[in-house]
Formats: sequence, structure tokens, C-alpha cells
Amino acid sequence: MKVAEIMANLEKKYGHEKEYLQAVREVLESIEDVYNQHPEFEKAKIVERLVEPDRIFTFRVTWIDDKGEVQTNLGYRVQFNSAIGPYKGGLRFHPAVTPSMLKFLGFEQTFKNALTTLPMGGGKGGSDFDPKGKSDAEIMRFCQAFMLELWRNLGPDTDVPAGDVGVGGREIGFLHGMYTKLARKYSTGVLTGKGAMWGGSILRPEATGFGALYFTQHLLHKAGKDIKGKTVAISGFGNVAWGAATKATELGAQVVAISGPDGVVTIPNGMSKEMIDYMLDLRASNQNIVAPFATKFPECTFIPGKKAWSVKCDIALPCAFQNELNGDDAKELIANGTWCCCEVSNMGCTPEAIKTFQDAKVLFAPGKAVNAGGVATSGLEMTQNCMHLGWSAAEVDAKLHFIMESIHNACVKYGTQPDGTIDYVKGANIAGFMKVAHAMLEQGII
Ligand code: 2IT
Repeated sequence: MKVAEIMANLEKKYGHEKEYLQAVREVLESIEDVYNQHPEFEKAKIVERLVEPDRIFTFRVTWIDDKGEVQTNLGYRVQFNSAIGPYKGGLRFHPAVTPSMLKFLGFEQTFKNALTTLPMGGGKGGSDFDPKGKSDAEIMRFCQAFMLELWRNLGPDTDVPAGDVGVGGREIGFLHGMYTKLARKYSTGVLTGKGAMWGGSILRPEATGFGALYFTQHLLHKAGKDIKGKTVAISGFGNVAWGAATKATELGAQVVAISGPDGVVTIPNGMSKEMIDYMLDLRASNQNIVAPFATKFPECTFIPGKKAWSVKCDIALPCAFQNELNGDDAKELIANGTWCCCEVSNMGCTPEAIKTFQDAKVLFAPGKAVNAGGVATSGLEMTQNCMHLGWSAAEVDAKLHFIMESIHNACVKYGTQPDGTIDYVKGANIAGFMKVAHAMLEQGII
């Protein structure tokens, strides 16, 4: 395989799909050497097949807003790869959603899911629907209209969506209700992230953030460091940021910043329980602004137009959106003394940012390893659903711990460099790729 050739072909075909091309390039560059030691991969054209999704569904979603006006959005489901299990991955509702964004996310999901140790293929979906400013009733009608189109393509052994940006417990509830009505049967395992009273796993809401901090602990431990007493800057204020802030605080770190599209809030003495709880109210308000946080807690300061990366911190945790931390942000962080960045959002750092961190010997780990605790706990939810039972928080947490440790071990196994340092980007990409590639190889040319 020659990465340059494959990328040139993809650029010809999909030149406008920037996020997709970025995600593919990062993985292919990491795996090139290892891949080329396996002539059987080359013969079966594993990479050429793996970069293309199995299929993409595109559909129109029409719904009626509170004023009685007819609205039309686009809906998608990218079924990327099912070599190791049913398609699995979240739904993103955000006005910037395009096929490129969902292809990048589905591609990433395929490797991430392989890292979890659980049998899940990769998928992703969503819509350009903007939840901002919508009422609960509008969100419900949109979710119902979305499911009306998608339901036939889903199933516990076929494709199992969950939440992502703009889709949380409320949306999963509406989607599940409509699925049940259309399918005329109660399939507990057709969506994950359900309410704890109707088949959801305890700790699923917390799992992405908790898992990210467990991974961070392993990474720090390996580097001879400890999170206790360190300052942490978090971007975003949604579900993932909330879970990360909760666990970071519990582990004795100080969360000194959270942010939104409108700016950053600095938190001089770290977050209290009341502040962490208030993040949930902010998200549920559907306004997508973080400024009210500083009004509610006067010791905090809101700085409009600034990112979390302008705040002095030991550890940076991007928890919001792809490419939210660029090369200049990385330089600013480093100048302010940051020595660790664990990417919690999917592809949160640009390639320039990653290079800047790695060149400066900042400890860096990529999203597909750090944030895999979310989808892993979705996998645990699927297992509980199959077994028709529910595990306790302690049981789920122990399994999440084990999975994050396994992912860290896999990164160390495949990412340790001749000089003894660990390239977590390489490690995660090679470990995830090896599993999917071998599964594809053993299942023939399909
Ligand atoms: O990016 C992700 O891994 C998610 N949004 C969670 C997907 C899932 O199926 O739980």
C-alpha cells in the first residue's frame, strides 16, 4: 500500500469531503509500515475496501414546528464496517452535519469499536437538524420523523445507534418510542443510551467522560505522573464534558475552564458539585451558550470569543467537536505550560496540533482510544439487553475500568517506539486496524 496513491485517488473522488479525508489520512499514515509487512492484506485489498463505507442511507426528514410551519432536514446513516459486529455508533444532530462528517465519524468508530474488546462494527448517523432554540415538542416531532425513515435499517443484530452531539437521553427516548411503535415489538437493544428504567445501562451517560479520565490516569501513571492537584481545561459543556468534569474533580484535579461556541468560562478554584450539576441544565436549555454559567456562579469569569485553550492548565481535554484545537491553540497551551492533552472529542485536534504536541513531547492520546468508554458502555448496555437484566453501577464501572486499561495496553503494545516513548496515535490506529483487517481477511472478499 502506498498512502500517497490511495489518498490521491480518494481526493479525486471525494475532494470536498475534508473531514473524511483527514481521518483516513491519519489512520493510513500510522499503519503504512505494519500493513506493508502483511502481503495478505495487500492481496485482499483490505485498505481499499476499508476506507469505503459498506453503505450510506440518505433520507428526507419532514416535520412541523411549533408555529405550524413545515420543516425539511436531511437524515443519514452511514453503515461503515460490520466485520467484527453489528454497526454501532451515535447519531449527531447539528447544522454542520454532512456526509463527510458522518463518514469521518463512521470510519473512526470502526477502529474505536475494535479497541473496546467488544464485538461491534462501525456506524454513524445524524441530521443537519439544529436543536438550538427548539422546544421539547419540536425535538420530539423531529425524532419521530427521523425514525419513521430509519427504523427498517436498524435492529439489535443489524445496526444500533446511540447519542452523539445534539442527541442525549431525551432524544433517545423519543427515537425509541417511535421505533417500538413502528416495529410493533419491544427491542430493548436497538438503541443505546436509553433511560435506566427501560433498558438503559447505569453509567452510560457518564461513561465517555469517566472512561476518558481512566485512560488519562493510565497514561499519566505510565509517564510517572498523577492527576491529583493538576489543573484541567475542558472544552464544551455537554454530556462528554460533564462526565469528564465529574471524574476529574473526583480524582482530585481542578477543572479551571469549560467553554461553548460563545466563549470560555474560567473557574478559579475548580468545579463544585453544584457547578457540575448546572452543566446539565445548560445543555437541556437548548441555547448552546456557556455564558449563563458565569452569571450563576459569580466567582467565575466569562470571556466571549475565547477558547478553553487560552486558559493556563496542566492537562487539556477537548470534549466538544472535531478540529476544535488547532496548531495555534496547541502552541498557546504549550506556552502556558500544558504538558498533556487527551483528546476526548472525535478528532478534536487538527493534524498540526497533534504534530505540535508530539514535537514538544506533550503527552498526547487520540480520541478513538480516550473516548471509547462511551461506546464500550453502549456495548455493555447491549449485553445487558440480550440477557434481560441490569448490572449494578459497581459492575459496569469495573468493566469500564477493565476496558480502558485494555485499550491503554493495546496502545502501549503497538505504539512503543524504539526510544521507549509511546506514540498513542500509532498505537491506537494499528491496534484497531489489526483486529478489523484480520476479521475482513478471514471472511473473504465481500
Ligand atoms: O463517538 C462515539 O463513540 C459516540 N458518540 C458513542 C456511540 C455509541 O454507540 O455509544
